[in-house]
Amino acid sequence: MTVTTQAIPEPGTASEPERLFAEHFAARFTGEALAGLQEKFRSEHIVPLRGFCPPELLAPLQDEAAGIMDEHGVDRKFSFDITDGTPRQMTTVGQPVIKEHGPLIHATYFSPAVKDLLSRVVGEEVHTCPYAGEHYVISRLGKSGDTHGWHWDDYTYGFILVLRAPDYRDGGFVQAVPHTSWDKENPDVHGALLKSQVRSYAFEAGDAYVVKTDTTMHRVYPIRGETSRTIVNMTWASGADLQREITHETNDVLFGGVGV
Ligand SMILES: O=C(O)CCC(=O)C(=O)O
Ligand SMILES: [Fe+2]
Repeated sequence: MTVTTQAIPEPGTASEPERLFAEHFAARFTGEALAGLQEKFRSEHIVPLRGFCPPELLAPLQDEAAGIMDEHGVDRKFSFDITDGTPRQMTTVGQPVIKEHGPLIHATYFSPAVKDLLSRVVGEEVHTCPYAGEHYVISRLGKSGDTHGWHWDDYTYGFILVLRAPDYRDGGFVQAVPHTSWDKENPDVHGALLKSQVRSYAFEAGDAYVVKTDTTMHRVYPIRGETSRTIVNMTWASGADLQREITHETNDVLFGGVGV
């Protein structure tokens, strides 16, 4: 009998997700498909990555996020003056808790294959966020009327992995208004709506999207009825972001920042 000492990554080990991402992306997001995503992102500043999640990782990621949410989720309900009074009504978990309890989410954010794909899609190298509180956060819309209202974000790129999504008839789809900007001193959501074009995107579990969050106002349409929607939002910085002083007021209030 031959005993092999060759290490084959076991499911659940650190290298397994990376292999799955790399193989999945090589099969799905190259050539013409990738060129189409790049073109769409260039013109619309938001692009769906349908079927982003390797099928083998979807249930484990859903379970991980749901477990963390059930144990640590905090119900939030308020409106933010800094985004012109738009509502936030959802349950959230911030980065420190995910870092401790979410190895798969952590592995996704720090995956070289994911970083490489996102860099290709947006057309420049993306960087992990210098502010750890925005590496990854989970939010869940779980009650009728829950919504993540119109806003912009602090860093240039957002990557959102959709783990549960309602049928569009129950709301919970994403809307985006590219080529708009956030003046934190004088936010103007209605002005942005009038200035540019709103596009709406319905997603399924396992999909993801990339959005240029600093200049694309976006929201999640309120859900209604008995349904729920869970996502992980991961922030990526542009090269220029690394040279700027960036504040994170809304992350700190909604997700607790880097904790105390
Ligand atoms: O739930 C979404 O799809 C968007 C989340 C988002 O925009 C955010 O967390 O900043
Ligand atoms: Fe956002």
